[in-house]
Amino acid sequence: MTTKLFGEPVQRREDPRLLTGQGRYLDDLGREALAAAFVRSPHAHARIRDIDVGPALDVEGLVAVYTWEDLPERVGRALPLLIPHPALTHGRTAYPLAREVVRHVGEPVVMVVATDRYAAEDACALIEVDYELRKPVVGLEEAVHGAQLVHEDVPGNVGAHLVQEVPAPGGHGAREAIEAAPHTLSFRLDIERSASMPLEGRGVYARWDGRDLRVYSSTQTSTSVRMAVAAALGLPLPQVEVIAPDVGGGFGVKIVHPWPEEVLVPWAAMTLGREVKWAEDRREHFISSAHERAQVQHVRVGFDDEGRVLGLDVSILHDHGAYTPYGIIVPIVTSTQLLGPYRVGAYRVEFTAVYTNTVQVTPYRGAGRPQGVFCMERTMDKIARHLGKDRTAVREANFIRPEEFPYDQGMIFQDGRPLIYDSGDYPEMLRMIKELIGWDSFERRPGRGIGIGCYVEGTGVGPYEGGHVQITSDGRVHVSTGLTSQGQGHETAFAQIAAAELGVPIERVSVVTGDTRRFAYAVGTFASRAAVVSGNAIALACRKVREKALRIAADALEADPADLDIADGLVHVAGTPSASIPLSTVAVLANPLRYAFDEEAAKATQFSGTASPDRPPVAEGEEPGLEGRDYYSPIRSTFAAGMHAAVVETDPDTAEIKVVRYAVVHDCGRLINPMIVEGQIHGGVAQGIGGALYERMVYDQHGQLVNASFMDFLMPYATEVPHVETDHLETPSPLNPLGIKGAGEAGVIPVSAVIASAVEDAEGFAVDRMPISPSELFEARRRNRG
Ligand code: MCN
Repeated sequence: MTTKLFGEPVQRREDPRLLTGQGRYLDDLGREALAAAFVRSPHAHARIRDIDVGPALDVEGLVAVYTWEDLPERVGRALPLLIPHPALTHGRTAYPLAREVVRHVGEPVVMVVATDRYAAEDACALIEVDYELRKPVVGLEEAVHGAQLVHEDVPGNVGAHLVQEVPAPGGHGAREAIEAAPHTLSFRLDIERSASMPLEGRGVYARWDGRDLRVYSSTQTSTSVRMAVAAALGLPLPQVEVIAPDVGGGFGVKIVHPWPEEVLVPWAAMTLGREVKWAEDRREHFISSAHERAQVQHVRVGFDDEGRVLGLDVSILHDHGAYTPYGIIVPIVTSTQLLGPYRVGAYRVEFTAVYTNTVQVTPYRGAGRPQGVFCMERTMDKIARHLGKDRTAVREANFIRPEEFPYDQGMIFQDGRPLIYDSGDYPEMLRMIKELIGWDSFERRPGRGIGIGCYVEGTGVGPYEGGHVQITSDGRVHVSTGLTSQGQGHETAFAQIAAAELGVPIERVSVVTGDTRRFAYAVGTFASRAAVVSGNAIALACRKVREKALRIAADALEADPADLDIADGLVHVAGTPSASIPLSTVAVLANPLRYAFDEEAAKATQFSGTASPDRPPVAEGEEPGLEGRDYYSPIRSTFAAGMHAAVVETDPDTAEIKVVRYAVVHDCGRLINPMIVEGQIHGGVAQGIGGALYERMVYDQHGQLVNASFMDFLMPYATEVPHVETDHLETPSPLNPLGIKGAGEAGVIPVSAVIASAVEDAEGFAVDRMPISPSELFEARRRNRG
């Protein structure tokens, strides 16, 4: 790379447009479209005896009403189970509209289409559904008791059960190792249910012109939505386009494909021959999308006098809600990545994923890792407390050392492949975080504590992503990739990669994401994969284009391509800047169909190289134009890591918990843009503070989500989030050409563990349940201090 743009804190170029209200989100489109609205179940568990749509039919503006029975067979099928797994013996997904039974409050039962949303909602309110109530299963204890079933054909409510065991080198299992250990501890940890709350909810808008279907969706996975919609509607793929416009946050919830509405709205558009749109409201987001986190973990650990873990046995109970559209990826991530940066003697982990009559669980930023890190970091703190050692010393004693990479934790991931850490330097990160937060000089006093948490995260999963790069005759570079953006700053970071690879000023580079007209094959933005997978694909596509540009320029300059370099958009002979040709001219020369549309084309006529009468205008095997496409398929994940530390103060009277300092040392390999990465980390930490102190889904015994609005579901304001002090370590990944690891979930993953560690330090008693509110801390004080 010739231009120093990779690694620079370039300002996010998407922000002026988005911050001045020029973004085009789903609900900004299709202003004239018909509006869809849904009757959703008010009950957590019931059989539908009858649906009477009659009273709604007189509503002015009503266009159509559909129940499950009105749907053609393909459309009415149960939604796909996206990621099957052999351990998921009883995977279950919902129907787009409820068929006979509803299994959580909010499940869609009837779709109404009207001239506007008011009329659609009015009609919904008049539709009468006769429900035969069933006792709902709410909470993990009730689910495992198994007296009531969420799905009649799923005994004990158990969807999946999986055990993985990595014995010690001598062959001892974890349980044996624990029994033989000098010290043992057993404890239970709880993390409550939460959810991603993007500012913009889900939404879909569809247009059918009698031949082609165009769907706009607020999605993280436009190509997968396209495949799902085409399959459900029986359309050939080329007749369906799916476009993700500006997307106001996703945080995981928009990876599910298709959501019921993503099938129903396009189907209604085709059936009615009219444009139809649905935009989720906040209450629908609470009760009809997806949640995550809810887990109970039973831990038993054996360790030596230094705090080294000799055996670890973790049993996880995972609340999967009513359905498993995304398989069991969340508990799989928890159990396989739980060990983080530590080597343990022997490890046994088992999880049981159970159904409850609550909103289904799919990945939410961090996707099972916050729970695993909470488990491992609580374990480290408890060992330290038991031995009277410094908490960082116990971590240090257990770290995998830099010279041990690649390091195989012995765990098998969702795809059946081993998880192998590629690179890292955990001792150095610990040194850095201790220095940043001032660990050794911290003045502890009652009501003021310091906490720490470490994690490792597999990022950049495959199977692939593509990049397309075109240089036009005005010297501009047009980059596109199939994955979508929800605010991660891809327009800037990908432009940096292209500008650096091609030696052009970044102002000349534009980036388009999430449009299936440009990319038929793409995967999506989730699992901190965009930078690694699309970033490398774009770099590879640029390298193809660069090579072609050098070849054409060499011809024109009568030089050897090996002697050429590109800087500031000029291809020049190394060491002789005067012998140069602009990339814009090279782009003109690359297309033998030349008209003097502009000055650049006219200028190109002075170079005769490619126009020689002895050669064909386009060389054999070569395409006209200066463009290229390439794909990058990672062989396996690359492992980012981070260490966070925080100082909290707890009020002696009100038990309010205030995070007064928060520090992060992060390693995502080579940084494309440190400012973007810091922004990602800051946002993640804010989200993590929400999870640690405020955010929880509260269900009553009837399965009603009682805090389904922003009046009652607490989120942190800027006033609750301190400035996040950030430092970076760069251990490049040896697995991909750019040496990148992912960063998008980094901020959120260890926050609950860090705050628990700090509150525990301030209060002197164990904090084993998250989130922790002032009233819970107050109660805990009463219990622990008598
Ligand atoms: N980056 C970088 N250098 C690196 C790694 C990443 O400069 N070594 C930059 C990337 O170029 C990108 C950003 O950091 O601009 C995040 O990159 P990456 O880690 O690849 O994550 P993704 O782009 O795949 O984003 C997904 C991730 C996830 S999984 C969730 S959930 C999440 C998150 O990103 N949802 C978000 N961050 C979000 N940020 C916003 N604003 N909105 C969401 O919905």
